Amino acid sequence: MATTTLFSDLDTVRFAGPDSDDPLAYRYYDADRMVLGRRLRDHLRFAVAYWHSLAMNGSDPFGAPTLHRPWMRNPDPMQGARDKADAAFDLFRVLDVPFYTFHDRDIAPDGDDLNTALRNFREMVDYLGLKMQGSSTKLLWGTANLFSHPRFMAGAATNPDPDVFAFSAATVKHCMDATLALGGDNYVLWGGREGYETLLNTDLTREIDQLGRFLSLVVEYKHRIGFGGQILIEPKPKEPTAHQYDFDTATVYGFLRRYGLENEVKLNLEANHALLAGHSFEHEIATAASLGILGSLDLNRGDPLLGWDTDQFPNSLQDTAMALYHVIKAGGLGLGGCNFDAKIRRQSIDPADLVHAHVGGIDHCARAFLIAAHMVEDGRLEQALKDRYAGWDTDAARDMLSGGQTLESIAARAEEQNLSPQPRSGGQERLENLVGRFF
Ligand code: XUL
Ligand code: CO
Repeated sequence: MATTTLFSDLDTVRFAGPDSDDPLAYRYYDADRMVLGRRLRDHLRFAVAYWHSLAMNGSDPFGAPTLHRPWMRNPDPMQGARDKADAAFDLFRVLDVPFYTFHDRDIAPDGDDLNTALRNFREMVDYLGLKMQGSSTKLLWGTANLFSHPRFMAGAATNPDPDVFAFSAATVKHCMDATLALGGDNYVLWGGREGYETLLNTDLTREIDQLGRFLSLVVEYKHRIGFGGQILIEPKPKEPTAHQYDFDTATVYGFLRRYGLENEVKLNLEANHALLAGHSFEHEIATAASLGILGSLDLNRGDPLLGWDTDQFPNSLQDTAMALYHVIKAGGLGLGGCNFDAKIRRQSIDPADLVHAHVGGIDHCARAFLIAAHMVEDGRLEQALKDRYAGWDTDAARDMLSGGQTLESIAARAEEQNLSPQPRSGGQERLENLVGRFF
């Protein structure tokens, strides 16, 4: 018998076309539409984040919960977790979303000790397995919450207490087992409290080595259990700590190289984390793609006027289209996807608000993707880039990069030809105008 949940009254959202006035219809997300040789659903692989959608209650540092989430008030926390899972899968039905993501703590209550926490978790993983049998929504990735409980206040892998390192290792092992058992395509590690507030109490060298070792253990375990998915690190420059070790794409790449993991681990890039690092999302995506470590995306937006992680649903068409343009140029997301790491505002208290938020986010990204695909098919932006570097298409120029020349031989040729290179326009406004025509 179908369980009644907060979302039971809502019908499954369908594609109705751009002219539709129905606020709960997809206007651009026509999941089976073929674009660039694949279905839209396979390009985008949208996911709902369990934490923001099911485990968040609207409280903030200044005020009490505002969102009515009946499962949070159940005196039996395990029954509450099952009710939450019922609501989650009902929400997935309403949105017709292909994937979801979770932390261990989103789906199951914590415990005072490790074994209680693991028992709760395993029981709920079994329950999710049952729910997934009756649903078409799959697991994009699993992860461990190694930051909420006070035991993690000084970090998980980077904690000064080796017992916290061991507790975290055990937790991640079980989260990886669960991800494998539920058929997840990726396993994500966001550095939570892996960072520091002050060097007065922090041995930076030791902590980064601990983090490197932890990640190596994770990668070894992945191979031992035959997990065919991707291991992903999610960079973030600050919040909760002032200095997060996984600052941005370039920092994480240096870290991976140092511990010999650059071919084992990719990145889960988040739009607002990029902004907090002083980058654009497209910069982070293009950098990861160029380093061969683009894995998956957490979609959201920040508020440029605020310096923290507001995790709002994305709505800037140009930002999202340019980000997805670089995803397409990189060959797509493969096993990754587009996870809405986004939450409704504290005043959005109707259950339908959660649906409006996702419908808007999904449709926004689908529309942005169609624009990005059009830019790729059109080819003029790519051609402009090619033209700009066309000077490198000669043997003499290529030779300088391929090792056939030394600094002296390059100098000799430059002097012999008495080079006097003339500046050429970068044409930025012309290119920006061209981009504008696709919107
Ligand atoms: C925190 C954040 C996390 C990760 C998963 O800013 O983005 O929710 O996505 O731990
Ligand atoms: Co995230």
